[in-house]
Amino acid sequence: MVQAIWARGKDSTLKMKQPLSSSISPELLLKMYVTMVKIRKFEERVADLVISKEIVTPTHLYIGEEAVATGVCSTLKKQDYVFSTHRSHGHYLAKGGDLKALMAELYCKKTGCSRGKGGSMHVASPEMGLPGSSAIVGGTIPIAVGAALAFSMQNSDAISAAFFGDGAAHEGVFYESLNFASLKKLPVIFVCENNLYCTHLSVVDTLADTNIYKKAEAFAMPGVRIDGNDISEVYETAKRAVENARQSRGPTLIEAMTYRWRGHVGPYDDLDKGLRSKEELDCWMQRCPVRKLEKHLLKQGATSQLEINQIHKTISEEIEKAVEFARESPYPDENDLLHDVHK
Ligand SMILES: Cc1ncc(C[n+]2csc(CCOP(=O)(O)OP(=O)(O)O)c2C)c(N)n1
Ligand SMILES: [Mg+2]
Repeated sequence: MVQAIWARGKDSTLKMKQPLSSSISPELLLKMYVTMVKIRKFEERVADLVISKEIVTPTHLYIGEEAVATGVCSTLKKQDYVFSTHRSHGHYLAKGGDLKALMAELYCKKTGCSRGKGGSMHVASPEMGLPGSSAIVGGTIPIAVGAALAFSMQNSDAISAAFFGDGAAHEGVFYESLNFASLKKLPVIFVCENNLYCTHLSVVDTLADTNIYKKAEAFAMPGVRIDGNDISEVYETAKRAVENARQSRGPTLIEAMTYRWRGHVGPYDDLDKGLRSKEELDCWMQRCPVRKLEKHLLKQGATSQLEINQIHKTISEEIEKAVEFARESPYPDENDLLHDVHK
């Protein structure tokens, strides 16, 4: 099975076992490391808070996929738009969203980034270029294309990026969006986070052709498959795609191969459900994107173990402050419940 080939790292199009090789400056790599650790530690803390039932909004954790959001968003400017999905925390933090406001949103508090009315699946940070996210699979892809159309009509040099999962490749709107964006050479990039599963279904059981990046060919645009756990590959590929979009050379489809360590929704790995094997999970955990970058930085002498420890400590403290902030914040006023929502 293709899935088994990916899982064992034998697919020649994926060089997952290779060390990270990069022409990216050590400063930028370290900055991206901090973002990835922030996403990882945030998600781990959220998982604990879901287990203790302090957070009750359904949470789709991004643990294991951090390099995709971080690498792509690191190539974007603040004014560029990012559109996210039900698995949105990583995109929000990588685009520069406020940690406290995100945690408060998960507690459904008034101080949350969507005023406590969106929960985990509807985060937004318009001021940082994340106008919204949606749990409708594939739903934000045409919205990203619409934003790109607006940018191009306004002669703005901003671009938009649509993040979506492999599940969106089952949706007609994905293909319509690729066609229109390519036809009009719109400034948009399509980032498919292929984590091999759509809820409990493997890509092998849902896609007639599991090479999602090849769908681009039908719409006369470039499509590329990359190792989504290799931050330098994600960054360098996204940088080229963003430059093309900004120079009105049209969109690119990036298929980033990655893997979620936890179940589709919730804090557990869900191995007991029998849908994926421990062997497969272990294999992907060995390709941890955070650890891979950390090893590279240490080897290159770009950081020290002392600095790494300090980064982890500082981020943990920041997250605890966000938890306190969320706990102490009020719920939205009862009279306000019908504001900020579609009626
Ligand atoms: C249009 C639509 N169909 C079905 C669902 C139910 N659903 C929610 S998440 C999900 C899986 C999406 O998988 P994928 O796009 O691969 O993203 P991942 O969860 O793997 O990150 C599905 C089918 C939905 N929310 N919207
Ligand atoms: Mg998926």
